[in-house]
Amino acid sequence: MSSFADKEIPGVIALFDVDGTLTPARKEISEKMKNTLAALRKKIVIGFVGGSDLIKQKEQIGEDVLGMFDFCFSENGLTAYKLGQQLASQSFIGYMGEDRYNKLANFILGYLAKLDLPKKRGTFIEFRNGMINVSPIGRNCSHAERDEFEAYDKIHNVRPKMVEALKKEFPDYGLIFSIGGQISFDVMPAGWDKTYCLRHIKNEGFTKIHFFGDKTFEGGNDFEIYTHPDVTGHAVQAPEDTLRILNELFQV
Ligand code: M1P
Repeated sequence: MSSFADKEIPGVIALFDVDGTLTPARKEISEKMKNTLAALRKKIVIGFVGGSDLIKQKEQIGEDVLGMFDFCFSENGLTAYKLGQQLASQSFIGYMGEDRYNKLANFILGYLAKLDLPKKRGTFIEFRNGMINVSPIGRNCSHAERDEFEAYDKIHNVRPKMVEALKKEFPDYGLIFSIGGQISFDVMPAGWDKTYCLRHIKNEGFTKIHFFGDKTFEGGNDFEIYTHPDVTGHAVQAPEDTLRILNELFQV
């Protein structure tokens, strides 16, 4: 018997991006969104697919996040859970190897050392299971400082320029670079974008896969899954849009 035989509408799954879709960027989920997801979960299978790591999703959605969704896909599904049980996956360092990763990290740190910014804080490379996350200002900036950096970056294109430099320096590394948030970009092997999570559900027999995301434009980190031929994509601007579309589709 399927693990999801208790759902009111069989064969349907809804996958959600986190920042800007279930929650405001890097902020906490609302009670209304939590209640809506709980009601939706009775009807269909639900999962999130976030670029961030599980620690951040726990901060934003709740410590009990693994119990709130049927599927939890952190780091695009490179860290994956089904009904709270971890699924097998791959790792960034396993793909890269220590030598190549050393060269990449040294280049990034050298580039940032020469970069003049109004403010620099700490944690410029966050090493995760399925990717690295690179932040020119540093990940442990405050909320106000992250807003300031985002505005500065819109004018000075700090991140796009750095991504171009990395592509030029490492053309043969098979990496992709994705600017998904406010202060950083993600670096991962080609194909390890959000479509990676579909590998974990391909044998579950879903006949309809919905995806909700706010960065669905080309270059955004929801683009590949939003445009995937097996997926029905929904572009949203904010969590309020997600709630509205869920109400239209599923009366929750
Ligand atoms: O989920 C989108 C992005 O969220 C964070 O981005 P930032 O800190 O730049 O706002 C990061 O966790 C990033 O990895 C992720 O893609």
